[in-house]
Amino acid sequence: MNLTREQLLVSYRTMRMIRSFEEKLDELVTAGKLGGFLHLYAGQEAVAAGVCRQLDERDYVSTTHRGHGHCIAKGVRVKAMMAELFGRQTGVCKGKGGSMHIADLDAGMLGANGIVGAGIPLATGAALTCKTKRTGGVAIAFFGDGASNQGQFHESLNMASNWKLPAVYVVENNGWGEFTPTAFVVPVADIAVRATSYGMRSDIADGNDFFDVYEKAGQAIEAARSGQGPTLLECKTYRYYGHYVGDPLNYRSRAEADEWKTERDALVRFETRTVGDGHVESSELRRIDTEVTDELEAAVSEAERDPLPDPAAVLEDVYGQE
Ligand SMILES: Cc1ncc(C[n+]2csc(CCOP(=O)(O)OP(=O)(O)O)c2C)c(N)n1
Repeated sequence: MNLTREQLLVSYRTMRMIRSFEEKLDELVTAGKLGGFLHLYAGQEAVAAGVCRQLDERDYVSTTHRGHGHCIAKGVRVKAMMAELFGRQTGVCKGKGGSMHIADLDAGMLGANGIVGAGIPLATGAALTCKTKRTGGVAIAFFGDGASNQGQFHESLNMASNWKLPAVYVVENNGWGEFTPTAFVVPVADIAVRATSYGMRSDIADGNDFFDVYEKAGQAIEAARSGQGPTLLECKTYRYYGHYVGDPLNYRSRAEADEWKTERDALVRFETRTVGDGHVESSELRRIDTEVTDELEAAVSEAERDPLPDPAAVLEDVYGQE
């Protein structure tokens, strides 16, 4: 393992923050304290954390309708994300974006996206910028198995491979697209094989194993940075909640979910390995759990008190105006 104790603790913190952030949102919506349409990322934490641990400030990320985890892992401020979800002026997009449009260009976060597949060409464009300007940066597109059936996926991979762009396409295969099993709509067992059509690298990671994702993302990012072109990295994982908050989840079996939530859980596996190997102490992880809980409580109470956007500012920061 080439991660220091400090890096391991930061990685655990990222995953714990993502899990607790999503659980807090579920609690707030259920209690009627938060409105809007939310898609939660819990269960898939190792993908966002494992990939983003390999990135730095030169790099870009684009995400999906299920994007809170990628935003947190790329360094978007949690307090500003919470304020955004509450529609407050202090939000990361001044309260005008909400869950599916969180973007923070200073953090290299190109945006969540309500249009399935639409983040893929954005990351491809960012990769073209990195190559043209020789910044040394790479761009990551996170998207789901459903998005890999969209035309934008195929067009982007073709262009990126042909131009050897520094991009990594991370498909999070969580077995479901809305309420439909992936196997019902995707005729290949591994989405990674689609890379062959575009003459590009591919790899498959256990998306619930932080270390496997970290290692394979590292290889893909290194290939991209060194001019070898893009990689399609498939991470096999599972989402804990339904498609959206409020989804009755009556279309998948309890046993299926229980199996992923116990021995395959990303946080449990991280703890078993790092504590078992003597790299970190479980007391350090419990301290992080408490800090994360406190940070989220503070973020919620501040967001609840923060001002709503001024109606006079409705046309600020928009591109199209009369
Ligand atoms: C272009 C487009 N088509 C359909 C939808 C409706 N829709 C929203 S999420 C979703 C499923 C996406 O599945 P996947 O890419 O596997 O991501 P996951 O939700 O599993 O994270 C669909 C069909 C949409 N938002 N945009």
